Amino acid sequence: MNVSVKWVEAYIGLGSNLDNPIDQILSAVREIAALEHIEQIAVSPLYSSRPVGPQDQPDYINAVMKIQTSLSPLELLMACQTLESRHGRKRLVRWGARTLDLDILLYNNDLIDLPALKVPHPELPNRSFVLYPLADIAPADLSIPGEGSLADLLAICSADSLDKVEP
Ligand code: A4P
Ligand code: MG
Repeated sequence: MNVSVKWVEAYIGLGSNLDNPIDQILSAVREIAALEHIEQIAVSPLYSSRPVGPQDQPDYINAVMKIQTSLSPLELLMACQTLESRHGRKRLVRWGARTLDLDILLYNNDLIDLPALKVPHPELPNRSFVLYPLADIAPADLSIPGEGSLADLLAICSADSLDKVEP
């Protein structure tokens, strides 16, 4: 029997501010693209950004990746957390320094509100280091479930402290 699997589009936010952040992001992109049930569609430029949250930590490198996946949202979260652990990620302080942070920003057009997974990512509307790279690779008319259009969110989000960096 031919079982058809549903492939959906999703966006993953990548962040790092420890142990050579540019390399952490570039290798994470390659590792995500190599996972089974995931196809890379696009990767944004890399950006450097001032830390949001505790200020006694280095600046971040951030990027956003667009994928197609046949993984369920929770399977995708587990795959992301496995990669974070492989990058030596330690969960010590909320919003504290990290070698690799992978956030599921958007999954299909879904609104997900589980204890372990909230999609769209709750901080997405407030974060320039997510909105600007997202806009680099998303359709111009992208809408964020429950939040409105990406263009409207961008219009009220300053790009201060955000700089494109060459890998
Ligand atoms: N979780 C819920 N929803 C999601 C989602 N959509 N994607 C849960 C990924 N995880 C999600 O995350 C805590 C729990 O969130 C996970 O176990 C998962 O079940 P975590 O990665 O262990 O901890 P965290 O990252 O410290 O907390 P949180 O609230 O996810 O922080 P954020 O929002 O990831 O922010 N400043 C700059 N400039 N650039 C950054 O990238 N990142 C952060 C972290 C803070 N400041 C930053 C940056
Ligand atoms: Mg996180």
